[in-house]
Amino acid sequence: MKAGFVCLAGAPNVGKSSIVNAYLGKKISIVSEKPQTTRNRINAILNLPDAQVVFVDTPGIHKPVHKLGNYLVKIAIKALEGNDLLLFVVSAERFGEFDRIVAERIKASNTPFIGVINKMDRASKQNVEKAEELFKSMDRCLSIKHVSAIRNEGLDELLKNILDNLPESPAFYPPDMITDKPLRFMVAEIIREKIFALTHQELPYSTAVSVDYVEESPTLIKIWCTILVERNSQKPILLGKGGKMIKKIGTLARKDIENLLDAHVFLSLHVKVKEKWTENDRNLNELFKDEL
Ligand SMILES: Nc1nc2c(ncn2[C@@H]2O[C@H](COP(=O)(O)OP(=O)(O)OP(=O)(O)O)[C@@H](O)[C@H]2O)c(=O)[nH]1
Ligand SMILES: [Mg+2]
Repeated sequence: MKAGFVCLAGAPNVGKSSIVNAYLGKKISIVSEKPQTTRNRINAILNLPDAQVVFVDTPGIHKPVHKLGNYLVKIAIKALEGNDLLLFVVSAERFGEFDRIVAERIKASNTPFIGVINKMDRASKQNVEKAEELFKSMDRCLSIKHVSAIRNEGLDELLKNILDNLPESPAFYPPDMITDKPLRFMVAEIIREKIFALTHQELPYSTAVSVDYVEESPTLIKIWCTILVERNSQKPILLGKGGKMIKKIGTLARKDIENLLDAHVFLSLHVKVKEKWTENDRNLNELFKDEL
């Protein structure tokens, strides 16, 4: 039996979470068109007949300009420790400064890595060449793989390569477990994904979601959540005209949560203003206490 921790590192928006979801065959980690979607270290556990691959999804590494961004980069860098293997993920569509910042972090981790060039369906030859050049210039680059998470291309070959480089080991988690995150986290993330999909500019970056209370009966699961925003002016935008926006977020999230739980769900969303929570160390330390 082979088993090990495989951490995906990369700039924001390169498709790390999409790759993890493609392997698991379901949405463990939320995805959006916007950068800085993932905020936590999320273990997604792929159980195979003779192997257990623990994919460690991380926030994108970038040059933070806000305090929340600082925390995200800290979480991502901490997650680079203690893995058997790294996947250095870049996008064939865009390559640049942030990828070079990631490279420095990967070098410092002293862990072997596979260079993964994602979004090959939208590749520019120049970007692919630049990425290959960077990977080849680094020590401990085991191989370079070209994939498209969206089209599910190249992922089988990449997985074979991952398994080749994992140690013999017993499994780390029970074979029916797919993530280390509790249900409440998954529910809050689904809601956050809808906010990322439906709202614009700074609003998604100003929100956090918490699950306050869950009540289960044989026929219905009732879930009460709070969405934090950081300014009074953001509340009416999130609610929308006549409550239209929050209703849409709630409806889409409830459908996904029902799929996840395989049960009927009642979902209540409450919007609360917490002044400048993204700039407040106490709030951020509390939010990320399990990750830092
Ligand atoms: N065209 C194309 N788009 C992709 C591919 N993989 C992911 N995407 C898209 O790229 C965007 C970002 O994907 P994510 O998986 O959220 O990226 P991430 O690296 O996890 O981003 P952060 O969590 O913000 O660091 C989404 O809109 C995805 O649908 C791919 O292979 N091809
Ligand atoms: Mg992500």
